[in-house]
Amino acid sequence: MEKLIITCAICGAEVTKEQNPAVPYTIEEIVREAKSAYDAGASIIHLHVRWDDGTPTQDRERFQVAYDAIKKECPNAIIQPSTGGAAGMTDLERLQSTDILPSPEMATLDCGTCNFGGDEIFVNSDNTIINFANILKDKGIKPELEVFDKGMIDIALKMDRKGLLVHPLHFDFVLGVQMTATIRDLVFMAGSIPAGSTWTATGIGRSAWQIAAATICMGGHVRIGFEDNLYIEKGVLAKSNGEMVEKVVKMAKLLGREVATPDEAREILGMKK
Ligand code: KMH
Ligand code: ZN
Repeated sequence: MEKLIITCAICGAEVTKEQNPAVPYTIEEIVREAKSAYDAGASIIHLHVRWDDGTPTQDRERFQVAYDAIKKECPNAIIQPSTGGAAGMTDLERLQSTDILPSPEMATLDCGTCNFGGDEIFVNSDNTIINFANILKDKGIKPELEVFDKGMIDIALKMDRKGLLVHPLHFDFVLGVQMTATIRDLVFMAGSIPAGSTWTATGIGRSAWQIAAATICMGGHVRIGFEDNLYIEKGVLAKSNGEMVEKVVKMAKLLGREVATPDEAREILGMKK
């Protein structure tokens, strides 16, 4: 089986220090968490940034500072800025993360509109997706296709038919936000993408570890981190993102799967360095 790529979503836009004091807000905290994940075996750092008080932002300068500081500590990491930001942000606000220099190797491309609970709706119209896909393509940034349900795979494939995506396609199945996060869901999602595509999966909250285990066995790649889950086991808060990555590395070892280095990840994903 192909080596396992571990992505760490260290921060997110929604989780808070009240939920887990190790959630990073400041640049120093973000670098600390990125380094803990990288040292433990993550090749990809999925990056959101926050102001020091925890408010999520897509501010270009804040991304640049975080990106440069992470690169200093984790020189070979694949840094994947979010273009999703937080629900309610405008497209222009969200796109600032693609303006950092040099252009990041990868960024997210959210492939549909999604209910985030309560009154929160994360809006991605077809025109938004087309615009974002065009910008990523022009800048040579590989999109990670964020899909929160099967319909979003179909929207991504519609974008592909318009010639907006470069192959191989890479999907991230985010299970447990809009669709449920069962093994049946995971098998259905993995079976719904074109042959030759790569995929990562993440389970939100308590589903995280079961989705990670099933993904390792199925030949997919794993995303873990505070953005998606704050607990290392039932009732026990994770001390760091690195602790979570270490657990995935241990699981992979137990299940007979080697972990990819960042350069091996680039090769698996069809990315040039
Ligand atoms: N925070 C969510 C509203 C992404 O990073 O591209 C969007 C999100 C997806 O996290
Ligand atoms: Zn995100």
